[in-house]
Amino acid sequence: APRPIAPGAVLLPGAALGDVPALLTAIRSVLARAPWRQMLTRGGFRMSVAMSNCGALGWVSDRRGYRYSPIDPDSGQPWPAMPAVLQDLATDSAARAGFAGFVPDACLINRYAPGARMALHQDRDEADFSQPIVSLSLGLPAVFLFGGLERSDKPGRIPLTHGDVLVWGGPARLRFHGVLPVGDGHHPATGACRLNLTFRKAG
Ligand code: MD5
Ligand code: FE
Repeated sequence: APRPIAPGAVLLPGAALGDVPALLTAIRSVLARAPWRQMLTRGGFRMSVAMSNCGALGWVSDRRGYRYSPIDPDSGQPWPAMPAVLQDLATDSAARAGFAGFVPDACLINRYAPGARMALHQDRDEADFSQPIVSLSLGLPAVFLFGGLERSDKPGRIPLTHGDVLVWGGPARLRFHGVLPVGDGHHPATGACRLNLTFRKAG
């Protein structure tokens, strides 16, 4: 059952569990054409999270900053199309959380090996903040940091496990958030990593 965790933020525990084999097949097909890469931050640091994208737009970072691009800078080609099983999961999850008609044009795929983390940040590179972000977690568990609208707001901690879907919209859309370093472990679906897919209407 949908579980509100804050105004605009809805956790759908295990919502993706029935689709895991098809989701993993779709993710592998994307990675065959847009392999994992660890991007540089604007400050020149290599991110601990490895990333890829599918859909019309992909999130990229380099010394020039953060932005969405229709072209994979590593291949010079468009990002792979978003597989239907991924888009449908995002659209259906958003609708269950109260955001009917969500059609993502970007899916960022994050891979957290043990020790990888994501520092507290806001997602502000998208054109329309009235559109939600749908987040799918697969594999190893992680502790999600859920802050406020100011960087200094003390974040709460939300455990996220395999198959969970979170929808961030409305007043939650611009909250600061991050992920604590992922612990060692092995998961039957993903091996020694956590995968997180974020679906956005970026353009
Ligand atoms: C992750 N990814 O677990 C998270 C899940 C990212 C990122 O943060 O930018 O790739 S998405 C969590 C999210 C998105 C938008 C708003 C909020 C959280 N929020 O209000 O807390 O790899
Ligand atoms: Fe984020």
